[in-house]
Amino acid sequence: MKVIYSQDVLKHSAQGEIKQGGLIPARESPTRVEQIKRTLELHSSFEFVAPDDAGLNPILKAHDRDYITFLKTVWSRWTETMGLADDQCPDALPLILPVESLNAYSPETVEGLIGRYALDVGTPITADMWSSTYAAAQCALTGARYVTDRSGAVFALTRPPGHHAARDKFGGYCFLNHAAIAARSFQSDHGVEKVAILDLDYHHGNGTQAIFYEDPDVLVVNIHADPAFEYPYFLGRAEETGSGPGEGTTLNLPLPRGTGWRDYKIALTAALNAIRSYGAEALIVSWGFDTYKGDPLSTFQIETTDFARMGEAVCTLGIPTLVLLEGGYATDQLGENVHSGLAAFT
Ligand code: SP5
Ligand code: ZN
Repeated sequence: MKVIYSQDVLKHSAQGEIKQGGLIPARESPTRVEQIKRTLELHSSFEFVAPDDAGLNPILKAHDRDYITFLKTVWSRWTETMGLADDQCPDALPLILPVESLNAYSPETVEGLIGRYALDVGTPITADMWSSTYAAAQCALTGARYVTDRSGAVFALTRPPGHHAARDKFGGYCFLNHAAIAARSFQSDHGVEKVAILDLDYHHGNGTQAIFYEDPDVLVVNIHADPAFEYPYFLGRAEETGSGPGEGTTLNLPLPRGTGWRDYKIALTAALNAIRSYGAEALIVSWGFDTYKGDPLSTFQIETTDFARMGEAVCTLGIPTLVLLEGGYATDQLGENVHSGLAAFT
């Protein structure tokens, strides 16, 4: 199995993240990908391949131009405003967000813009955020190309994650939505009409859902912790089924606290049946390993061996498949969990 990987995805490294009013070590760290790489490299069935650079055009099919300009320039504008050198400057976080009832103006200063484009205050902007998420997008794009060329499965080591990012919003550790970028590329570059995205992260992929909510040509299926009690709180209920021409091509399967493999499997079967009857020609798996029982963000009870069963089930679809990395923060076990999940595809 090909693994698309760039060293640039390791560069983004946050100084910390906010938890209960204090700063804790950033959970979304370069160590995550280092651990996965180290584990997969022990097995000769994985072949590491560098991505090509397809530029910005494929990225602009999933995101607004002004948002991309913001992501590219925010760090230099931030350091300039702070009057500090790169390595002296603290990470950038929003202080105020434009909530619906208090939003009259479009800001021009960098502090205002950070709030304008943020969906939470838990996603630090760093000096290398853009180069990492850009590299991850290129990994996803190269992955999509290999998938169509060879009709097999490919794993793109995308970091930071992507599924919370919307057309013009960053948050949930995400900046570019690599799954959305790959889906658009399947359609415009590889002659695929109908794409399915299966999101297996513990958290609902609100960004991915929003990008394709009115699009009948991309089926978005999410299995996740019920937003009634879990981040991202404001989206991801079962009643959300798409709108306009996209009515019926969004499927949410929210699960209760403490869900283990027994009940997860039932949701997965429903998800796979929906993908089968939709008739997807290509599948993107937004795979977050934060459903793991030992994950610091999770309440689910998925075990390392369950990830192998998950992979086997997805594999039975027999659709050309691009697997992307989303969350997963139990870094010591992350390599083994990913290895277990990918076993069926190799
Ligand atoms: C890609 C991804 O997995 N992003 C997750 C972002 C979650 N950020 C908010 C974390 C809220 C933590 N809630 C506390 C639960 C601890 N039991
Ligand atoms: Zn997650």
